[in-house]
Amino acid sequence: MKPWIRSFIGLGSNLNNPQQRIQSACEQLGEIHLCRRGKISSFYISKPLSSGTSQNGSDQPDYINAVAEIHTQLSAEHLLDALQLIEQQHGRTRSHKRWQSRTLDLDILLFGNHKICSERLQIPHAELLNRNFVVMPLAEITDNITLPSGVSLRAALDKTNFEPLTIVGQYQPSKSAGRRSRSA
Ligand code: A4P
Ligand code: MG
Repeated sequence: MKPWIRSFIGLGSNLNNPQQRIQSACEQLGEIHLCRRGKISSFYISKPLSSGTSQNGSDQPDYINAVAEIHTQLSAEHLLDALQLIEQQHGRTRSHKRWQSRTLDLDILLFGNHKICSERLQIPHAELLNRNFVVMPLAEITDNITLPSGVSLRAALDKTNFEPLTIVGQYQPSKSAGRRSRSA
């Protein structure tokens, strides 16, 4: 039997009812074949971070971000396929420009202790430690994980001067999700 890998998914949305979208995407993560949903962080609001081409993204709506823990028997590539399908279901469109506003962005932040650098995937996520909207929700749902580099998340967090973010909501498990996990 394939081992279960503990993975963390970063969720972000700043279009078309972001909070509701993050809620429903969390629901969908638990429905991916060969995946079990673990802890879900609070929902955090943050100003858009951009590449600098749009005045630090100030012309874009605020983001809602969260991090979800999942356990999966999928390969990282197959997990990415499943995440991109969920993004499409949320009407995600991609333009040639990076960091455009988006209905839903799902990034694989960590995949067990794996380091992956392929055409499709970079894991750990390249910007993992540089973003308060990733590190804070990740730290909220983990004790003191060690990253594949050997650095502990806490130590990395202590070294940075992140501005605290405001929590605006929590994941609300649906009744059907409860029934599914009880019968699993
Ligand atoms: N890809 C490589 N590694 C990964 C990974 N670990 N997880 C590839 C997921 N995908 C990965 O992604 C482009 C390609 O990256 C994928 O096809 C996959 O093969 P994309 O989602 O189409 O494009 P993107 O999201 O626009 O680019 P990117 O570089 O992923 O953007 P980011 O880094 O996700 O930044 N501000 C706030 N406050 N909150 C946010 O969530 N997000 C962004 C987007 C900008 N500003 C933000 C936020
Ligand atoms: Mg992305």
